Amino acid sequence: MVQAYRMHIGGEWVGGDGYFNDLNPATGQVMARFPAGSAGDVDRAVDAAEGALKSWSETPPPKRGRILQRTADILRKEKERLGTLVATEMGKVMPEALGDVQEAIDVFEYFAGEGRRLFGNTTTSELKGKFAMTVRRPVGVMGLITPWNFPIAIPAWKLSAALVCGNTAVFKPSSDTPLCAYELVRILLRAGVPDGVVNLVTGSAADVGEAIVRHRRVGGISFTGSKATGEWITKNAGLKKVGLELGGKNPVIVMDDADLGLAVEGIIWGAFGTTGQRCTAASRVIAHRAIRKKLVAELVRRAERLRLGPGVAKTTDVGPLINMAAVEKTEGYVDIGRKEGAKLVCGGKRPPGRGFFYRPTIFDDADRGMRIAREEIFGPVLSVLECGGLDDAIDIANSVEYGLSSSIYTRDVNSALRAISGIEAGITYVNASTIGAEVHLPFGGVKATGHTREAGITGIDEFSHLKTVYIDYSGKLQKAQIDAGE
Ligand code: UN1
Repeated sequence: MVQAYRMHIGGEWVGGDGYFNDLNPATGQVMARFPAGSAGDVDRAVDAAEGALKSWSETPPPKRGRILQRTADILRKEKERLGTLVATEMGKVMPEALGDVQEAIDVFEYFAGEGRRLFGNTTTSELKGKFAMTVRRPVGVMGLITPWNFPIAIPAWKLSAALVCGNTAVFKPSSDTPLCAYELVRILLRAGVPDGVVNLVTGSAADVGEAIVRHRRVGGISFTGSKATGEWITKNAGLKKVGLELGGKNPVIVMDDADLGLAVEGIIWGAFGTTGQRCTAASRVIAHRAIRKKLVAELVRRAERLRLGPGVAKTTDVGPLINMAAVEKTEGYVDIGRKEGAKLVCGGKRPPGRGFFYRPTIFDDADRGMRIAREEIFGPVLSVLECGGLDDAIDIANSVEYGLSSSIYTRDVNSALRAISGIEAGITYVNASTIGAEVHLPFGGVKATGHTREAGITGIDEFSHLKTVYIDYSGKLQKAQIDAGE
């Protein structure tokens, strides 16, 4: 019997009118059933979150921080169990699944400390006897809509920052990984998050996601996912505060003076780690003409050796894709790449057997005009493009609509600095791959990736607003600009 789980609304565990299946992507088998929530469930969750807002936002931030610290402590104790769940439900390999949980531990610890900061500024006034400062206030009820590729870490980025700032939340996880979300919410409750502060509503984007985005009493939305959904949210969220993180087409530039061994390792890790299912995945290599052939030969040699299998198996290098639709999307792009005239040099097929697997795939001779070199595939497909020099490489890097992560391999400090200033992206790595952002630095992009910066000190900007405060202790009416003007 497959267990049916519940949503968490206003401190109660509640079922749904219907249920959907949660699949193990390595086998295609049903591992759990979750309520297909409705607009009515969202309404009840918003009521609960609104009801809990006053008391939670008035709870001293260091006390909120202590609850986040306890959350981190429980996550740490349960890291192995949760890692196994991530590897099973989402499919990434065990070391990465443990990394997913570790990223959650890190961010809860980081924002626990923020409970004793949440700094505003004090500044001068143009008038005598007047004091000026800013303080942080919560946004209110936040709608958190999260993807499946970091099923613990990304919800943790959002929940930790939202909660320390004093917001309450309606949390809709991806329907591909509701069990990870359920476990995370249970841990938050055990750590002492009061009833109504975090409400878990599972279900489809059409029913639950849309109701959250349109809800009049939701103050802000924080979304990580596709560009199409991000655009839809922008059009339909009204005047809410909206945070978006929408994917990438992240380039790795490899110059002729690079340490090629290091570049190969980084590209393989960046392109095929998490089966290419990261917003930060390395999906384009822009290789200097002098080293391209050698680099591609080595990439192919390494990619062909990668062993596919379930995330939980020790021998697996590359886990499954998340679902059948992802396999079909990847297949579709491989067909497009072939038709566009890129040269398939590795992979390009599904292995036999069950589960949602696809072989690591490399296209050589790709061109910046091709769809495989411009569109986010979110699968194990890497396109190699040739450049004649650094300016050309930066030009190619910037020729896509996205701008999340980027990387350059070079031994020349001038080239590195020119890339840092020239590449249009939220993140640039030097002599390291495009993945592996740390939680205490801002994470986000430019252009079609969205402009939000999550995690790090800027993470709280998404979940708070600054109130400006003037205190006039002069005892008389003072007029800014007028009494102070010269
Ligand atoms: C994502 O793919 O949406 O930098 C997040 C990284 C991870 C986070 C990725 N720390 O690859």
